[in-house]
Amino acid sequence: MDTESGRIIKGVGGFYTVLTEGNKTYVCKARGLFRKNGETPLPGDNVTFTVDKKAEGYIQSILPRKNELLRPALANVDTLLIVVAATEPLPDLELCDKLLIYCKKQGVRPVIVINKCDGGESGASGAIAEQYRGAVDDIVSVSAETGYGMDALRALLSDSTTAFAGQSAVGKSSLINRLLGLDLKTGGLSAKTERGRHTTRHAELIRIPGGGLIADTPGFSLLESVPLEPEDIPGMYLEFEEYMGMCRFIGCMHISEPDCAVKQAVAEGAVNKERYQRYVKIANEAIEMRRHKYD
Ligand SMILES: Nc1nc2c(ncn2[C@@H]2O[C@H](COP(=O)(O)OP(=O)(O)O)[C@@H](O)[C@H]2O)c(=O)[nH]1
Ligand SMILES: [Mg+2]
Ligand SMILES: [Zn+2]
Repeated sequence: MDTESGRIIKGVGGFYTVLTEGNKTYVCKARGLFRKNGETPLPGDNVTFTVDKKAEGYIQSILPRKNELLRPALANVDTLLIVVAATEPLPDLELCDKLLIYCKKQGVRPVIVINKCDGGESGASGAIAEQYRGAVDDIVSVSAETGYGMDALRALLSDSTTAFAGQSAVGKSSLINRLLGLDLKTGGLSAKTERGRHTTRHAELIRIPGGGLIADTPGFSLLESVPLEPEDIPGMYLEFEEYMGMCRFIGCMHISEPDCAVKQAVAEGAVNKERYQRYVKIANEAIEMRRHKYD
């Protein structure tokens, strides 16, 4: 009995579909051992498994996870697509900021996807991109409707395990359909996905033609309230990095301290003002939360 290795792409009712490097799939059961350890295999897990004479597969071990996202549960996510719309709905940029913090915490590469750019880049998409200049390495403008920018997005995902986040109605399901080459009009998968979400709670990973895996469940629209220590927040803003150590006070929160290099950068326009203002709100919320914890 050979031991093989692969990736769980789906788990339903104790049966796990494992995809191997050679693009074969096996349906495996988990050994009782996992339950004893309180370990549950998740989609995205790298596992070893054996196949017996009756062609039944058994997961033998779960390799250490790089990260684990919740709701839907998904392991080893490389990229989170934070989707906003250039038109409607009005972008919730505070949600974007919080998702960026979440990515940093989880070791996930964030990509900001500005969808509904049916006619290419626009003033609206440019204004959103401007707020994240220096904050995110990858920002792409796309249209799930016309296909604009989809090749650039595909190129970013070809080696990646990718999940989606963002407000309702920004076009997550439409983008998934487009990436998978499904008919947008029928919305076949999205209808199925919405139904599945309530029954399984687990994402399924699907291969993108041309490379990469995406979670077919547009989840993560609501963040887990990841407890954040206020002091950790400034370090989660990529555009603050070059000012580290330049403030008068060590541990400067860049809020009300004098001689603050970040506030100076905001005043000079080197750091985006709107994004900074939302930072102050998010940081103050975390400070407030901690205060209540010890009340
Ligand atoms: N004009 C335009 N509409 C889009 C685009 N992508 C999605 N939509 C529409 O936006 C609405 C919400 O899309 P959906 O994929 O369900 O959003 P989700 O809630 O984020 O999954 C639907 O009516 C889509 O047809 C796009 O690129 N351009
Ligand atoms: Mg949807
Ligand atoms: Zn400062």
